[in-house]
Amino acid sequence: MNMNLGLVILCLQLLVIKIKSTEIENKIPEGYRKYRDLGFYKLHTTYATWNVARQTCENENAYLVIINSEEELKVIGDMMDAEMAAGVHAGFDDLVTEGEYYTIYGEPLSSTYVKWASGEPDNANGDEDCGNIEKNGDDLGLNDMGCESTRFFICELKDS
Ligand SMILES: [Ca+2]
Ligand SMILES: [Ca+2]
Ligand SMILES: [Ca+2]
Repeated sequence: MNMNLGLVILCLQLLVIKIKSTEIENKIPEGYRKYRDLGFYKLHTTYATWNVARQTCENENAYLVIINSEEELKVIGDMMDAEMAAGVHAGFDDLVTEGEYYTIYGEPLSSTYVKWASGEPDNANGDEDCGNIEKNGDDLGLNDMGCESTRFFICELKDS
């Protein structure tokens, strides 16, 4: 009798643990993966303009990726390699004033980690105002890109 009661209690405890771990899993939107201790990312393998990419990330309670460190840039480069993506949209732009780059949170880009791809930014054809990450072999870095160009994109999950 006592043993049976003990078994019932153990089963209930396991059930509570199961429910709790499911709750934690459910907070991560579908398709996001943890990379090292940097955070959760999702590479969308659909072609979208910069604005559509930005909105898609927001709809997932995330944001278009912002590079904050050399290590993060490296991880993003590896993700791009895995999908053979030469360029992905990123969360910065110079839409307000030509040549003055801000993150989508309104912080000057220079307040975070900045490594441009070689020859960038070049504002090609006078019409490149949206953020991109470019990878061409070992040349990995930020690029300014036309906002209407369609690319894959990476969303980064908010910390909270
Ligand atoms: Ca980041
Ligand atoms: Ca520009
Ligand atoms: Ca460019």
